[in-house]
Amino acid sequence: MDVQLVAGRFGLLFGQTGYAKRYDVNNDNSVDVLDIIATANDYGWHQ
Ligand SMILES: [Ca+2]
Repeated sequence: MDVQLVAGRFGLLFGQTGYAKRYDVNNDNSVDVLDIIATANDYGWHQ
């Protein structure tokens, strides 16, 4: 998954327009920095 796709949905909560489970990597019903980090780690993209 593209980090930018997740980052573009930053702050969305379950039920809000634009929220999708596939962007909520850790399944805590919000798209936040943890999901961005998890996505980045999936890519092996470490800073
Ligand atoms: Ca999440």
